[in-house]
Amino acid sequence: MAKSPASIVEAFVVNAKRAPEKTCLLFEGERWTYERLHRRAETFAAALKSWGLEPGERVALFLGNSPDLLAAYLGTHLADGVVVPVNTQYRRGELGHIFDDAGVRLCLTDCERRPELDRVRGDLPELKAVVEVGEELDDFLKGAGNHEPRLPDGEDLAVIAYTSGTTGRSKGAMLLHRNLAANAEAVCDAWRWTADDNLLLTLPLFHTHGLMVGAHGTFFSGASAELHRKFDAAGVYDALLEGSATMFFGVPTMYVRLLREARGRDERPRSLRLYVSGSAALSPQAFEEFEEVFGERILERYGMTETIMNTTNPYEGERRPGTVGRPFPGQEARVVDVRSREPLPAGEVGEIEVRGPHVFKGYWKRPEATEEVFDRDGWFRTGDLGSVSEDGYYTISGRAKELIISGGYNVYPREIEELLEGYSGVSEVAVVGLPDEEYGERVVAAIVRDNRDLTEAEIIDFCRQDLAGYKRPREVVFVDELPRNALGKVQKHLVRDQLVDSEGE
Ligand code: MLC
Ligand code: AMP
Repeated sequence: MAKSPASIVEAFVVNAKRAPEKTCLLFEGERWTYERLHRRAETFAAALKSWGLEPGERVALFLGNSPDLLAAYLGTHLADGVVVPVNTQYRRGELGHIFDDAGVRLCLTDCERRPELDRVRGDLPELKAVVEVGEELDDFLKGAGNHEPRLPDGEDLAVIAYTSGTTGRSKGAMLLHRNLAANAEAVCDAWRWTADDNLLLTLPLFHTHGLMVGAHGTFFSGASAELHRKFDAAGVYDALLEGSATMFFGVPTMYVRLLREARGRDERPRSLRLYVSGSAALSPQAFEEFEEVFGERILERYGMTETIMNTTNPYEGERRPGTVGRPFPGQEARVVDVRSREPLPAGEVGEIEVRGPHVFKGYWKRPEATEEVFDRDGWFRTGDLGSVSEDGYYTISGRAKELIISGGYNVYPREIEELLEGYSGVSEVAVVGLPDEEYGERVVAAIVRDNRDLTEAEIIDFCRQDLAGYKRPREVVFVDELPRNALGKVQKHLVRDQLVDSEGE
């Protein structure tokens, strides 16, 4: 058997040499063959080297979905650089923290994002260049000298992916090339992903789901992807009707929107080989409704930034709604008691832990935080609560970490609370997630104010300055006091219950 590739870029290069004329990406009607993307990636690598990027230095990708994003991703790896993917919704505060923490030297961006980056550029002395796709990128590429691209070693750092921590500031998860390659291999194996596949890829390419499942799987298997700038239910429905996709991956909100779209349409898409859902819980109702309307049983899987994909419902066997299936091939999972850390028998709820070649190296520059998430013998504590059935299917039933997931995006309440606590007129604040039909959960802030003139609109507007749109509270509720326990700690579950009750009234 051939040796497994040590990195995603190695798998990509092998596939590009094997089938240069094959379509790798279809983007806004334009075809990108493997050869074309390979050439663009090599030129980007050579330009980075000529510019002065040293091995291990960080390149941020802060731009919308496009072939250039992926060429720069692969090119950074061919130049021994480390990629920092950045959420395109991030505002000044979030950008400043990530660029500073990662010590980003060069950033590829686009005209829509650049003004936001310009707001913090002056505070980032290590950021030596910002290159905008279009003319600026073309000029940058003209500077490419002779550079012999080098395939990275599996042990080298590939990506620093920022994921919010419970303390509010996000931490950089360090993923090695071998983590990414091992996980892509496991995913392709489990989902029977081959060069014959064509993925309809509308997820953002700055997160695990779009980049490390969608793009990596495509490159790894030598398949094709129809890449969209962003998800839009009508556009996706049309592509499913007319295109040649064999697979679609989405967060539950996308499936809820596709179901809504289907209500206004007479025609139904032809059958796809595979629909996958993840990043947040897919409700059994959505699963069942999708099967009724689209005639397909969605395959639900579970992952996270630090570990990429952890568990999956089977491709061939029973896809059990409400569960996230079993560990991917070559990986392990277990449920432990949150205090004793001892494994629990089937059916009992505890913290889910995972172990295997997909588990990240640790948090960038944060040894204590890294130590906290590793249990004995290399088990990674996911912070997710759940149980495992007698026949090995995992169910996620809650979280040990305080986290809201809205439309597949993570929101850490502490980050918003810290921001609002600093706003004049706010005395106390608790941010919670309330159930939401479309987004799964929505962000709501309960505020005790010491200025009666403070309004909901003012608070929301204030958040707009510094927070990505999806983190902004959808509602602000003013309360007289926050429920606290004997130690004075705010009891979030009681805040949530009160808000849910008052909604029902
Ligand atoms: C956008 N908005 C959201 C939102 N997304 N609000 C709450 N929750 C969200 N998820 C807000 C915007 O700020 C804006 O508000 C308004 O909605 C319209 O913006 P938009 O850009 O038009 O939004 P839309 O296209 O409708 O986005 C919805 C969506 C998107 C579902 C397509 O959220 C999305 O792409 N989600 C995928 C997230 C993802 O990839 N997660 C994977 C993480 S990896 P305003 O007020 O500014 O107008 C991971 C590991 C794993 O978790 O297991 O995969
Ligand atoms: P992130 O830190 O953005 O990678 O988010 C990872 C978190 O998303 C996990 O720890 C889970 O809490 C959640 N998650 C991912 N997939 C699922 C799923 N299928 N069901 C429920 N939660 C999920």
